[in-house]
Amino acid sequence: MTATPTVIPHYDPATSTISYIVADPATSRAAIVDSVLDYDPKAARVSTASADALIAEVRTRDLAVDWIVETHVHADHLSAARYIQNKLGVGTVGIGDHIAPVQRDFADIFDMGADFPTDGRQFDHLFTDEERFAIGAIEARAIYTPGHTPACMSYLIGDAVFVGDTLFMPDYGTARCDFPGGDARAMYQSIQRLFALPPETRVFTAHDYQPNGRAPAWESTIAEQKARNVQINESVTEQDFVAKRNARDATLAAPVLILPSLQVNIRGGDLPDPSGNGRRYLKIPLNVI
Ligand SMILES: N[C@@H](CCC(=O)N[C@@H](CS)C(=O)NCC(=O)O)C(=O)O
Ligand SMILES: [Fe+2]
Repeated sequence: MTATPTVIPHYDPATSTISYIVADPATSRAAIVDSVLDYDPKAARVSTASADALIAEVRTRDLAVDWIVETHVHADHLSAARYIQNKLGVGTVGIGDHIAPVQRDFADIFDMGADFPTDGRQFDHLFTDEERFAIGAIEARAIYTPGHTPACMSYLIGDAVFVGDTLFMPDYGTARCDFPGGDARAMYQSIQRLFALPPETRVFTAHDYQPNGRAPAWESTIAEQKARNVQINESVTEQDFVAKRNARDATLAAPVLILPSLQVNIRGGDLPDPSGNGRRYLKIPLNVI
């Protein structure tokens, strides 16, 4: 029988992100998926209310965090993975092993110099496709799901799959595929892999954009996605999906936090080093995004 982890969602209304604590009820071992470091773009100020809420929840439930994972290099919010690791003093920060091309693309855009390694070493662990790991006694597996970005990973933990942006709620669809290295055809194929999971598998998405103003929601099942995802249910062909995805992507504006997010997230959630005057700076490349 497949194990059922406890899934504790935290919804961030500022970026429509859902972070998760995923725990094995038998051993109290846990993972944190897609944490958020708050960022106010008007003041260029980072703050930690969202991350501190996750940490408080971990402490209240007396969980031992083994993993702090990212489904991808997010382009719409800063990751709190490193902050949470520093606060808890534990947890391996992990992301998919196709991170190198993403780091190369953005290290170039942000002119991060020859001393910024683009081999993923800023993270503690790089997951390979089909890699097995565990949350306590619950078996887990990484599933490479490129499309939204070339380095997206989904994490199947017991009967729950954390798909990042590969699938949103069925009434919204999927993520955009127009970021560097994004590919609607790859997205279609990645989703076919997710559709091959048992139909009762619980699907947890990383964002909810609340279509038609409905309340925020983040949990569905593979069966529900296959039956009624508005962009990619099981009767949608690859050709049709790719055409509609690309047409929609052509209409989308850049995420509000794309510039601060990328330059922090390719560093594994570390802020840039302080400058000579002790202050930290983010860069704003002109006419690139
Ligand atoms: N308005 C949001 C949009 C963020 C965005 O582009 N989200 C990506 C995921 S990182 C996406 O796939 N959006 C799909 C869509 O808006 O249709 C923001 O500025 O943060
Ligand atoms: Fe994303």
